[in-house]
Amino acid sequence: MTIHKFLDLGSQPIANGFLNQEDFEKEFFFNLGLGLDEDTCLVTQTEYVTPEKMFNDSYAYRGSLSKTMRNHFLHTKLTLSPYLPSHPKVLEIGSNDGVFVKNWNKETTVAVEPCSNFAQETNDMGYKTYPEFWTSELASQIKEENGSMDLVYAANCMCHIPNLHETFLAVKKVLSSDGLFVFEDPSLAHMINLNSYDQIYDEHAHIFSVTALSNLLEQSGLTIIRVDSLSVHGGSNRIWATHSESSRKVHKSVEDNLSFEKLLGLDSLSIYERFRDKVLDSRYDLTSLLCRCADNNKKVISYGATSKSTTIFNYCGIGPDLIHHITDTTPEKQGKYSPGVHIPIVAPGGPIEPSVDFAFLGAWNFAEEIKEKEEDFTSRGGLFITHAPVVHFV
Ligand code: JHZ
Repeated sequence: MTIHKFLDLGSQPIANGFLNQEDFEKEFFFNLGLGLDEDTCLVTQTEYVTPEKMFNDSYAYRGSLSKTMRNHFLHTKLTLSPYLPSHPKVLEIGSNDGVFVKNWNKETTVAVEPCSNFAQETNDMGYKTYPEFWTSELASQIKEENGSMDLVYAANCMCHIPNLHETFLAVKKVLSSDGLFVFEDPSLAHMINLNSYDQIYDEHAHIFSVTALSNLLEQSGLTIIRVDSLSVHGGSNRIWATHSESSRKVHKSVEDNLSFEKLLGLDSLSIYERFRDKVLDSRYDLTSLLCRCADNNKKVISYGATSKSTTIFNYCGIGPDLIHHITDTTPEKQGKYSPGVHIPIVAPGGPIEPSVDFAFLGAWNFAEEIKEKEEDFTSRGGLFITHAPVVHFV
């Protein structure tokens, strides 16, 4: 790998490491940087955080808390089913709280989840869950115990794994001869177009382009046969891959995406250098806006204690002096403080309280769902603030 670093987001904590006051002193930080690998076009971090520091028995993110995501995973099942045998064997890697697996048959579905709090939950739901990281050894064990899989699925998980070659080889090992390997993660093209630099945090070891994935999967004996553009998580790609020797037809969307990315220039450094300049502008605009709010005694909160907002707040130096508190529906985050800048996180006690003037959308990817829920806030003149694609009121 020959990595050209193009972005430095400074010293950052564990993005989902919500903490208690007594743990402030021992908080872990690392340098968050992004670079382009000139061999594969992979956009990847310049320093990976040890997986166990991020994914452990106190992991806080729950995929099932938003209606958008619950519907998305049900729809994913309906999309994939026509391309699978009538009683498919399904494996999910990174099953979180079971928001995807719960749509599939318990007898023929297995899951892998290294965060043991969630592995326990899906086991209790009746889905056999291996509480481990995805490795070649685990792939062999799963194949021996359950046979080959018709579908290997992963949502927002592949981009979390530093060593992709080993990961993809392990998938190939467990995939049936005509099986599908389907995974979805935030799209690099969307991140660049939306200036959503907050997609970059410890867990996202890579931000995927179809170009890079095509190169990497081919090196592991897998071929992309279809790409779906998804609106979830600020714009994601769902990649469908299979054994390179399979006779499954390659869909037109593969070539369309590769050509689009070539046109955009995702294979050369200059687009990333322009992106870096826009990230700097975004920091200036957001901090200026929040300082003006503070100078005018406006109360600003943040909506959604997201991993993404950890990046923004730490990169921009935004703390409790500018954001009064963060509201979040996740029980595991409530009563704690946000990583690095230590803004208190509170449970929403109903709609946004009348004393609040502005709410920064930490969960901007759920803007529609949130605006629908918080109609009272906007109808009494409250405004949301977002940074993507430029800092503005919504
Ligand atoms: P959300 C996580 O990122 C981490 P985050 C992970 N690495 C990843 O890849 C993506 O997810 C997929 C709350 N909320 O999904 C719930 C409300 O409070 O943008 C969540 O804590 N009220 C696995 O953390 C957060 O916002 C609401 O009405 O950036 C949303 O987190 C809604 C809709 C959400 O992921």
